[in-house]
Amino acid sequence: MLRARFAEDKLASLYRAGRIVGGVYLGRGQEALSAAGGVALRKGDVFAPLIRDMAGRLAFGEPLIDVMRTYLGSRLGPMKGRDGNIHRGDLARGILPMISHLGAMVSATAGVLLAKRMKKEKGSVGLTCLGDGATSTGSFHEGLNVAAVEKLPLVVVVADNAYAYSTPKDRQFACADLLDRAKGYGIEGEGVDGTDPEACLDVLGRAVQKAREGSGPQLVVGRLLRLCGHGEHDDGLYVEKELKNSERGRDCLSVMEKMTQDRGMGKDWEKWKEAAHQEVEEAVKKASEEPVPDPFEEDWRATRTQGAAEAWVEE
Ligand SMILES: Cc1ncc(C[n+]2csc(CCOP(=O)(O)OP(=O)(O)O)c2C)c(N)n1
Ligand SMILES: [Mg+2]
Repeated sequence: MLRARFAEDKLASLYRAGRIVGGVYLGRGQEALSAAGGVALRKGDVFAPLIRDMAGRLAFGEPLIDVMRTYLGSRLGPMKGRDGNIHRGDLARGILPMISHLGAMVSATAGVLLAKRMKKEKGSVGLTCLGDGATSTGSFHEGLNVAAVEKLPLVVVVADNAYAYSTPKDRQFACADLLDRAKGYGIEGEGVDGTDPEACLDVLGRAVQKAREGSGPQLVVGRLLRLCGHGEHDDGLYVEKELKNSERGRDCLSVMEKMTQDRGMGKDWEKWKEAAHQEVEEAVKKASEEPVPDPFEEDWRATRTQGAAEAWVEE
């Protein structure tokens, strides 16, 4: 959570300094839910993050240097400096590159799990994250429906931050609670206070375990707020003050800090903060000194399909 928060604070300031090409979208306030998903998974699992999942990515094992390399366009990064920052992925690590179209990652993750089943690979769980807004798309419905029919080991984590960009929930869907949707698909669901790191660990841990044990898809709905704009170009002024001042608007990092202090771990917290801060600074320095892609030298085929076509022909 700390590494994600500091990394994103740094990215916000680099964006304002004009050092980042394209938009910057942050997960401020959503770190507890996101990190809990990454922690609950293990090596060999599949993680399909969305734009607010820096914490989950880092918890699942994405190296911080790869984050900074992608944002700063280094050719040494996993996307070789050619792709949008939030779309980065690393199939070898089990991280799917993000598709922007909301809901699409449900089908993509379900597809990977189905492929694993067909190859008789057992024991992997797939976890994908999305927002409340994404749950109203056709892709979400189609993906989750097929996953439920096939009883795939899929965990779908909805970060319900009450807004899809500036559209409030009552203009997005008519059900009282997004958890109600689980019943419609015939799957299990559990809600959680997304500002409470311990509760998130507990609920996500349980959901991943159930999926792994064969109980089929699990829906988790975390209630929280994003404590920033939709992207760094947006001030988020449309978010209702009452909501911001409610329990839901708590900063999970402050909750975590208090928890560590109450348990006599205040000094550890300070040490972790210092270490995270230093790690972020070093990664930014390293990535910013690395070369960007050279258009005269590059092979411009999609990074992940390079070699794949040749291998197919040889087969
Ligand atoms: C199918 C589709 N429609 C519209 C968009 C444009 N868009 C990108 S993010 C976003 C809002 C998403 O809201 P939500 O799912 O609640 O996630 P949050 O941004 O709140 O984390 C929209 C409308 C998109 N990417 N895909
Ligand atoms: Mg939302």
